[in-house]
Amino acid sequence: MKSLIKYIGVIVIMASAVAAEVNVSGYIQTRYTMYQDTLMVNNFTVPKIRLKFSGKVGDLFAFRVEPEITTYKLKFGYIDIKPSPFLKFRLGQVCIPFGLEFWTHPTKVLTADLANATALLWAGDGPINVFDKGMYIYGGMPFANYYIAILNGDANLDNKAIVGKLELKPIPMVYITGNYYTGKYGLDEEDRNWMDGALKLKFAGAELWGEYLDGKIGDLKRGGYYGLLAYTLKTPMMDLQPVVKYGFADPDKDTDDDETTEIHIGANIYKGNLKTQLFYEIFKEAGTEVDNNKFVAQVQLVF
Ligand SMILES: [Ca+2]
Repeated sequence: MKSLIKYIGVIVIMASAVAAEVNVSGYIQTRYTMYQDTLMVNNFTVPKIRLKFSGKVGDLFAFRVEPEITTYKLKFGYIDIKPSPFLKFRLGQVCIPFGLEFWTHPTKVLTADLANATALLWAGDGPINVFDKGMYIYGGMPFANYYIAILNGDANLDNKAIVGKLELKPIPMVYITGNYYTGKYGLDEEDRNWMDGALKLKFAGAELWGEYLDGKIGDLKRGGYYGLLAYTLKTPMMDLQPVVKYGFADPDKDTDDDETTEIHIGANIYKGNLKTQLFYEIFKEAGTEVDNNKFVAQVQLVF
């Protein structure tokens, strides 16, 4: 509660300082999960309530403050300094510039849940900090962007995490990104290195996403991939977007039978600022099968 008051205080100060320039927006994500496993309890949850305060201060400076209200944690809190489109600086708390599905804002993700391959970045033993403090240099042209970030990584170590991201948009319907993360964590300064390559194609209402991730946490090698296909049907009432996503994740390449495959099948329904996601998620374990399939109904309102 204290931290919420602190964040609101910061926001109010920023807002009053540049009142005419602050944009307030946000979104609420609420969902109902039905588990196939009868021992699990089907539940309503509210995964995200975000408020976003952003704006410009003259032509050179911009800012964004975005607290997550459900956890009272700050997600984004940064200052942008933009001397030129080719050379910009971002200072503060940022999302690490990495990957495709991970880098996509939650309101633009096409399935109710991210792929297990993407979740390898932070799930389980949490190899990296998703939101981190530091700075990045970035910029670009209409067909390419670059990001070079220096972040705390493990804030208890002198060593800083270094992240590089390159985005290519040779033609409007093609997006390609290559990513690299390196940092050290823990008392024994264990290396955490990740690479990622992804592709997104858009053509006449159809979208194809593909992403491959590969990482090392000390001697532990892990990786995975997913592919997604979506098609948007425009109707007078709403936009209906059927989606299918197939994924594979291996949390330890030197261990057998710990891999999972998954299929997310369902649809997004768009009506104004409301996005409704209805998905059935099927998980298959290479070893002992777990009864973990589920149905997710998720509603997001952007305001
Ligand atoms: Ca394995």
